[in-house]
Amino acid sequence: MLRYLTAGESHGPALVAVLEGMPAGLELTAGYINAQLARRQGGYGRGARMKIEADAVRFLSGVRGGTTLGSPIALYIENKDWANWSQAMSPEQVAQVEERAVTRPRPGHADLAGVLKYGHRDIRNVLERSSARETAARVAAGSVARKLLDELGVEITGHVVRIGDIAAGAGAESLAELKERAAASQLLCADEKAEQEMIAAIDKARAEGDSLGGVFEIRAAGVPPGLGSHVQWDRKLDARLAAALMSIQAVKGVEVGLGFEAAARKGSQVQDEIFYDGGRGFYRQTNRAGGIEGGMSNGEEIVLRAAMKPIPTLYRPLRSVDLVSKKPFEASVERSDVCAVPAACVVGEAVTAWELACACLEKFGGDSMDELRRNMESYLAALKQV
Ligand code: EPS
Repeated sequence: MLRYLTAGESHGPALVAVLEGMPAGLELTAGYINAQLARRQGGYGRGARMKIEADAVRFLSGVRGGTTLGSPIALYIENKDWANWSQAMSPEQVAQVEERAVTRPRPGHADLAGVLKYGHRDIRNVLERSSARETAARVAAGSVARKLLDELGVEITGHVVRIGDIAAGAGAESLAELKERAAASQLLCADEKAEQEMIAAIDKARAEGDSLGGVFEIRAAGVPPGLGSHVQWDRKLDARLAAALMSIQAVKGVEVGLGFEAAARKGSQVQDEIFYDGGRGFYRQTNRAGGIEGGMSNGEEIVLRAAMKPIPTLYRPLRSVDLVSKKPFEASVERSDVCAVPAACVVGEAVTAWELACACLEKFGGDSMDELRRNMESYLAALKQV
């Protein structure tokens, strides 16, 4: 079983992730993970914090001589901003911590529900962990899964398809072109014309003290058929991928394939008819299902979309009530991003990679990469005999 946990506060000393169940023999370098961490830090619309951080991973365990050992992998990412917060976030200094107490809950954040649930009087005890800073640890963990999938021939690509009310057009003919165009874009958007309009919209929102959300799409190519299962609710691949995407801060909706649009179409316009060719085996001419039928991958590209709400920390005040005085106040200005949809897209790729790596290990098993590869090849060879 593959599993991971993250720990760390946004302005604490560091973020950590502990990964267990990665097979031995996976070639892995910090450079590979750092390239993904850098992608997450980028994107037009990010705020001042990203100028402070330069995320880089350190292996504390589980990797030796550029290869995984099969033992737990502990990943460490330093928070450079800790230098400015060591008093306010100190594990020991009570007075310094109390001096910086936050008592004004921000609408749309975990602030109010979190203090009520955990019995805190200082909202900082909630917001430090609910912050999307945590996603750096998830991208680090997901990058290890991505490396495993690389070795199995599964490729994951993410791109931004909407910022606010501006939607991207098709933008690319093939997955390779999509990847190239997204990589060249400040917004991970494959449609250059839409990108320019999105940048203008972000500038406008920034000038107005507002923020913008959007939609990103994740595609996974080369996924073998039969990952996940129809037999039990918690083994359904679409349910697990949706939960992973939904767990990203500010994500409010997830679609698989046609998603919500399927509800408006007739059945004949939703299903993907099945064809057979001696060379190719079974194949489809359409992929409205987004590569998943009955909770299992069907061999087509997996296509997922996630909608992110606008960041709730605004430069324009929203009404709320002080926890102590119970008096209304207008929220004070806080440092924040205007738009973090491209960052969320990179996180989306990471959590998708993680779930697919879990599903591959469940299907094929293996304590070493050689064993995993052998098992997968034998399954794929058997499918050719069907
Ligand atoms: C975040 C608020 C901002 C963002 C942060 C997420 O941080 P700060 O409160 O330090 O200004 O920059 O994102 C990251 C630090 C990151 O690495 O993505 C929030 O409240 O969620």
